[in-house]
Amino acid sequence: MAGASGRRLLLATAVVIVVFLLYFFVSNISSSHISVENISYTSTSKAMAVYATIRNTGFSTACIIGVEVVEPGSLSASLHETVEEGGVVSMRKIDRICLGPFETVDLAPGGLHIMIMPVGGVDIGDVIERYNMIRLRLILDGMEPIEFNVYLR
Ligand SMILES: [Cu+2]
Repeated sequence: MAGASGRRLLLATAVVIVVFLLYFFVSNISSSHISVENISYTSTSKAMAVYATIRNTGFSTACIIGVEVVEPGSLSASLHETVEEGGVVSMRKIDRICLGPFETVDLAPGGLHIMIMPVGGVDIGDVIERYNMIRLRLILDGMEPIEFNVYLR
């Protein structure tokens, strides 16, 4: 009798563990395990560069495949990298930023950044005066997008 109930308890425990592990892995795959911290920016009247520390807090690779301005609508955003060729520093658009499990990527001056450009000729300085923040959305490959705010000063 004791042996049978012991086996049943062991089986129940095993089932609970398997269900927990399945839940853990499925939720880790589908939910967004990207965090954005240390957000800052620099700007001119024509453009703004947003910097941040982006962390992959999950067990699988996460790729940022785009960025959008949620508001205000007078701005647009894209992923940029800074490149130096023959002593000339320039910027170009990139398609994606991928982070391996638990990897951190710094968007920083001289490197990767989010480029904010005005739509329809608005002055970025005017936007900074008028709004408290810019809300951005990161488009992630196979995961829910995540949104964060760039607070303006
Ligand atoms: Cu740029």
